[in-house]
Amino acid sequence: MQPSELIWMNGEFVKWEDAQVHVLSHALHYGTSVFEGVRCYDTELGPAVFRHQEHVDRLFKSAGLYYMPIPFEREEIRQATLELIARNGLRQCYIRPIAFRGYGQMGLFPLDAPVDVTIAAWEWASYLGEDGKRNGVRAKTSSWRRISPDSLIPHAKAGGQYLNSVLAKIEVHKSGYDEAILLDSHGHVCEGSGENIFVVRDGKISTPSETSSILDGINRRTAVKIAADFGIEVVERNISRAELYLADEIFLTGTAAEVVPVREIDDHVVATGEPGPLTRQVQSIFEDAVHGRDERYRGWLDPVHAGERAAAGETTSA
Ligand code: PPE
Repeated sequence: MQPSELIWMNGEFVKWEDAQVHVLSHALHYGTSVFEGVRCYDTELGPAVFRHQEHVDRLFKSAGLYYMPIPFEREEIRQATLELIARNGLRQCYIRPIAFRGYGQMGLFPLDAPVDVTIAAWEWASYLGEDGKRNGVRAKTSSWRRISPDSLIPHAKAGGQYLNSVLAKIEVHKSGYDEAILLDSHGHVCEGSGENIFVVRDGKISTPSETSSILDGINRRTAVKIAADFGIEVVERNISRAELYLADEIFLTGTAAEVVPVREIDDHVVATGEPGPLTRQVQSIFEDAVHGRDERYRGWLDPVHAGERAAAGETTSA
């Protein structure tokens, strides 16, 4: 990874290499952490964080679901993130806020352990590669099922839950594929190891609904809105594994991955093997939106230098 200079840790900026935790931190043993993946893009408004408030809100939602009080206000986390990007001199980066049960208490009862919060930001290229974004990735259905709401809370973005994604990712990687698709406990298509999934057939776009065990992805919502704006209502429904093999197009969405076409699934080529027109359309509008080139979506950008620009007499809204 590409280190930057500073990390925000419990209210202070510390050097990247000094952002350390104790080996007896609760989260290290029991996965008691909640986190976010957020991206900042180089836009016409300067560096700007994409759908920042939604990510902050989801962080607090995840924390609440695991009875973890975050000892900061949402606005403090948002401002700390903007300042972190500015102080690191980053124009575009991936941002990882995490709240975790820290050092001081062992055993499964976590409520007496302190809650630490850190935010890191560094340059991170598209998760599944530039080539993946352009030409599509090869995906495989994992034999591991996505965690079910019988045991955990799929809608929370919690550290321990990611062992599920890690198993799926390792399994398909060892078989030579780029990404894993997980089915839910009922056998319906659920999502990728770190992305939501969309399936196109006969001009219709479908995606698993929130009642399946998906993480309610912010980029999933973005793709749904973009498609609606060009006249296609995304249908939320159960999708069977076999439908993946009949699809005209499949694509994935996620903060780290962005919008990525799937060109092969379980050794079946998706249509011609070329990313399809609806995938391309969502992808290109998404790229315009995150880079501030589409006026309609300017409201999704939280400019890092808004305060400074306002002071200089510039306006930030379109
Ligand atoms: N499902 C899962 C399981 C998931 O981890 C992510 C994000 C999504 C769906 C898409 O959510 P959203 O980013 O809000 O559109 N995965 C994050 C972590 C990836 C990682 O490898 O770390 C991310 O993309 O930041």
